[in-house]
Amino acid sequence: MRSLKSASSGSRPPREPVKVALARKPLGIIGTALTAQRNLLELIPEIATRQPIVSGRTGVRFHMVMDPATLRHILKERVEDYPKSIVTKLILEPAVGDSLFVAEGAQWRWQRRALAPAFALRHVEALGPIMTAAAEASARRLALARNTVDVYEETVAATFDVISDVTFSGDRAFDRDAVHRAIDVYIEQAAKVSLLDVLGLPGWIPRPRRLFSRPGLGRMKEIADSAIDARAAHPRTEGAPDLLDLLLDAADPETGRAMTRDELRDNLLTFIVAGHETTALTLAWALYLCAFDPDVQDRAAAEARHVLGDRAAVVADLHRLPLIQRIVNEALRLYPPAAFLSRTAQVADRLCGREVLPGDTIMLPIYALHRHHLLWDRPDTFDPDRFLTTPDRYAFLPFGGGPRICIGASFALQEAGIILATLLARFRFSAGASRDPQPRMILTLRPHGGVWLDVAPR
Ligand code: MNH
Repeated sequence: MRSLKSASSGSRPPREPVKVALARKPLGIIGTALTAQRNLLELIPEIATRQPIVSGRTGVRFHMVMDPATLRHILKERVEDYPKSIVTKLILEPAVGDSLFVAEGAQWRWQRRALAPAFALRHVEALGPIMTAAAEASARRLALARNTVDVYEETVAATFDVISDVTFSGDRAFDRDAVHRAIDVYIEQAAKVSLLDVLGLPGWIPRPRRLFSRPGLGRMKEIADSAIDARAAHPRTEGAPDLLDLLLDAADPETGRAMTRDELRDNLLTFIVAGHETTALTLAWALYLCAFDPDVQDRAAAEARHVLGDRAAVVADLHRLPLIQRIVNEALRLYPPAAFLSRTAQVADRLCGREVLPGDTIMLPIYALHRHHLLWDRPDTFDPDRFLTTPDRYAFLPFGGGPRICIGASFALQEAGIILATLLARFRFSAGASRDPQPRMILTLRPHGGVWLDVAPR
């Protein structure tokens, strides 16, 4: 029997979807600084896709770890010894310093306990109709579109609809556009500033403006505060609880402690920021990949049309859409939105035989892990069927791992599946004459230049 792979690729070498040109020689301090501001991924040396660990020094000692067993050690077994890096804190503290995402130790633990029920499967499933409605709205917009569309802009609109509906249930107090703009400006500026510090580059390298848009940040906090106040004053009495209801109800099951106003607001903003762009990126890259490989797209469209007919996807459809789910996973593998995580070592340790000292920066280049030649077969090719077998748990980390794994993972996967199935059932996406989007990472791995695709009804 011929394997699926040889049947589909024949004798010609398979074309690869767009990828980052990884560094082939040391960049030096200035080179590192310039590269970091353009594209964090270009700092990853090419050998990081072939070796378990790469160490060096850019001012601080760093180790890039791509070995699954060692990643398990850092993220799970010794999580207390490897808190989130100083950089992460520099970037996020001014915006959401009192949130689950930033907290460590006891402050993190009780928040995680308090918020876990809000992301329990039954609550996430109850939010399904909001995701279906957003998928419908997205399909309506695309049906009106003429010519070429930036599908990244479209998927951001769709996932922002979802996150604002599940956090505010349509409350008037919430100015979507203002929040959206503030987040964009903040990410752009904060991330650029702090990357230089992440890398421990010397202070004489000029930093871009250190004022990260305080007015924008203040406005964002005000909007969130007033939404919380409005809901606390007028609790909703109908329908399934949304994320804001669940947040207001959150309490530590062990101590009964509830959240302060600052903690509530910072977590609400975290959900909005962490929860929509990442999923929009997953969808945009998935659509790019489908346009890249029309055979896969046709199979996925057939699957979706068979299950859905004329309607939009709902939660209960997802288990009958396995190829759609594999495409989402393959998009998360090739273009992980959180393509680069980092930690700061607290104690002396040994990682893959290397000596680690307290204060060393531990980089977790998920992008390189997901394209590692020792872990994946033809790592740079698009092949959703590779997920017919489950990869090593710590070789595939789009949501991180261990106790600090993304709390919104099932929310995101459910949302991505519903929207992708709905769109692929109704439209054919093709690259036409458009140029490939360029994968560029600042805080998240974005398609620089947009994902321009021709969209035609099926
Ligand atoms: Mn999310 C943590 C990726 C969707 C809220 N998220 C993480 C981490 C990764 C991640 C990676 C771990 C970071 C680290 O260890 O340094 N998140 C994603 C991706 C998607 C995503 C790729 C979509 C695809 N995340 C969401 C959604 C929400 C959310 C949706 C909420 C609505 N994420 C979080 C929060 C954390 C987190 C909160 C912090 C959890 C913790 O530290 O306990």
